[in-house]
Amino acid sequence: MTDSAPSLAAAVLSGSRRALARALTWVENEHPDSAALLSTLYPHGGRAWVVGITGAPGTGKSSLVTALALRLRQQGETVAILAVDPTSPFTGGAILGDRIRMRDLSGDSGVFIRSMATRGSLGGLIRVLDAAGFDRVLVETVGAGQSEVDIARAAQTTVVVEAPGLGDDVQAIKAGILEIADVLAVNKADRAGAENTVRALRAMLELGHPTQRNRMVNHHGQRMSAEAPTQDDHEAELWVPPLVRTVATREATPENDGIGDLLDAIDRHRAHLTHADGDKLRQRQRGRIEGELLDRLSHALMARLLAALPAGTLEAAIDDVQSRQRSPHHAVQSLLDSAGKAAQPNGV
Ligand SMILES: Nc1nc2c(ncn2[C@@H]2O[C@H](COP(=O)(O)OP(=O)(O)O)[C@@H](O)[C@H]2O)c(=O)[nH]1
Ligand SMILES: [Mg+2]
Repeated sequence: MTDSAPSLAAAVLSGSRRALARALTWVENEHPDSAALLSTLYPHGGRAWVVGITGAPGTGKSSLVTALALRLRQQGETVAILAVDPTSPFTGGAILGDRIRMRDLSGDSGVFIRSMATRGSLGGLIRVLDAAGFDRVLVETVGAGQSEVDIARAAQTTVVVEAPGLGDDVQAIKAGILEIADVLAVNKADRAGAENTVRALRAMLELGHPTQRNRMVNHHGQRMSAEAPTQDDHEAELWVPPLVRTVATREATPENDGIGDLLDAIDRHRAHLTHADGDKLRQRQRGRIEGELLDRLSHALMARLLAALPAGTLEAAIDDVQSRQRSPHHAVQSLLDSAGKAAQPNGV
């Protein structure tokens, strides 16, 4: 079946899951019309709360995403899951392995699951799911350098997952994660060693989160714990990532598995960002949009400039720099001049 971007977009907006799957494939494969599709869908987005779940392999991200999705469904929210993990147990719409909790999700029309092997088109895929009208989009990414930064950019709330038993606890926790974490989950809290992980994280929070120290001084002159943010947390200027213990598998009962606490922490963060006075969400979004537009602009300008350069000009410039007839600075100036002249042969 062939589709045009407008008809595919219309089908996605009308709630067709097949159209949604196809639209995601278009974006993932960089179909020639995917930019048109994304542009048509864009005005319909902006309502989903996008939660990124990141952390080292084996910490229990997929299990946590499943547990969160089940809890959200009980609350009546629709959920899209996007797993960027080559070893993900979510494949296509099906779930691999004998993970009972994940099977609970299949067959529920209020849940849509998609996995992909690479993070290339993450932003576009999230925008499609957002436009399709899900209340929540849960995005699982393996915490490894760039993908952490990508997810922190694409998500409104980023949950960093740690777990005991993955080597030396302090070593396994990278300082950088604290910069992207809006919420910290210590998963596998049923395991021995979980308290060591909690302690190590808390120590890092106190060292690496100067905002917390400011806040400890400023907040009603009381010492505040990162673990127990108060009701008036969203009144405060700064957000201190709460630390939540979770059990994502059925090692605990729904009363003590911490999944409700994790959702609470996510929702408190959401309230913090959307709180009318602070207008933090708008600020955050503006910063991200600015970054995206500047990125796209620099790519587009570079492509236009290279296309405008007469054949051989770049190679000649390289030769000149190599033979020291021109400095790199002068070579760039003359490349810009040649591109400008080529683009406007009759110009000034
Ligand atoms: N005991 C225990 N095992 C868990 C928990 N969460 C996940 N696991 C197990 O840890 C392994 C890795 O989980 P998975 O969700 O695939 O981790 P991911 O690689 O981070 O997505 C699986 O065998 C899970 O059953 C937990 O809270 N407690
Ligand atoms: Mg996983």
